[in-house]
Amino acid sequence: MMLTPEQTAAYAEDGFLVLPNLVTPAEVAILRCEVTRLIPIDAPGTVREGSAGMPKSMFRMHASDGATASGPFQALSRTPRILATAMQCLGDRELYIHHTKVNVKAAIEGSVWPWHQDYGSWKLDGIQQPDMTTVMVMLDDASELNGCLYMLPGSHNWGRVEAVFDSSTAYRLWALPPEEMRRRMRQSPAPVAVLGRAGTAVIFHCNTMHASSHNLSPEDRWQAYFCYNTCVNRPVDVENPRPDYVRSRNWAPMTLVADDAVLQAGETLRPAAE
Ligand SMILES: O=C(O)CCC(=O)C(=O)O
Repeated sequence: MMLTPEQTAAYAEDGFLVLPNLVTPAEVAILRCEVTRLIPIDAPGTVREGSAGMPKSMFRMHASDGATASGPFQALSRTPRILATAMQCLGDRELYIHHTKVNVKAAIEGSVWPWHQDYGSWKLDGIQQPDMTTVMVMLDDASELNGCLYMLPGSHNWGRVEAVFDSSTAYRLWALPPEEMRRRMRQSPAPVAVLGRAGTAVIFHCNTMHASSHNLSPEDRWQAYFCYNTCVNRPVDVENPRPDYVRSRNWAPMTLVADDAVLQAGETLRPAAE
C-alpha cells in the first residue's frame, strides 16, 4: 500500500493518520485467537491489572522466538500495508522493530494511559533521533467509552518535551508533566479521539502527544502496537538498558512479505483436517 500525497501531508502536519479497515475481519479473527492464546502466558514484560489479571501490556508478538512469538503477528508486522507504510512515513526502506505489544484494556478495570510521547522513553533507550513511528491496529471496535486513544494534532512539531516518571498505573512510563500539558493543550487544536471498527489502524509519529482513558465499558478493548525505527538510528549503548522485549537488539532490516501472509500464518495454526 502506498499513502496518497494527501495522506502523507496529513501525517506530516498532524503527526498521525487514521487508516480505516487496514486489516480485514478474517485477519482480525486470526489475531484475536492469538491474543486469547497469549493472555495466560507470563512472559517477560507482561504487566497485569484488574481482578481477572488481564495484561495491560504484553510484548514481543512479532518475534520468531520467545513465549509470546506469534506467526500471524510477525506476518502482520511485515505486510506492505503496515511495513511499507512505516517505510514511507519514515522515508527509509531499512527499518527494524523497537518493540511490539498488545494492550488489553480490561472491561471496567482497564486504566488510563497519561499524556505522553513515545520518544520520551525511547530517547532514554539510547535512540538519538525521533525517526520512529508506530502503527496501532484495533482488534476491537474502539470507542470513547472503552478507552480509545486520543492524539494531540501537531504536537510532534514541539519536539521531545522533558518527561516525568509516572508510576500511577501498572504500566510505569515517562509521561508529560500535568502543568506542561495544561499549558500546551490550551494552545493546541482539540485532541482527536481515534475511533473505528476492529481492523482500523493509526500510524503516529514518536513525538505525537497521546493518551487514553479508563475502560468504563463492559468489554475489553484490545489494541496491537508495532513500533518501527530506522536501522541507522538504532540505539547507542546506555547504562542499564531496558530488556530486549521493549528495546529490541535485533537491528537487521526487515523484509516485506506477501499481503496475505497473516491468512497464510493463520492456516498453519489450524488443526490438521482428519
Ligand atoms: O493502549 C492504550 O490505550 C494506550 C497505549 C499507549 O499510549 C502506548 O502504548 O504508548
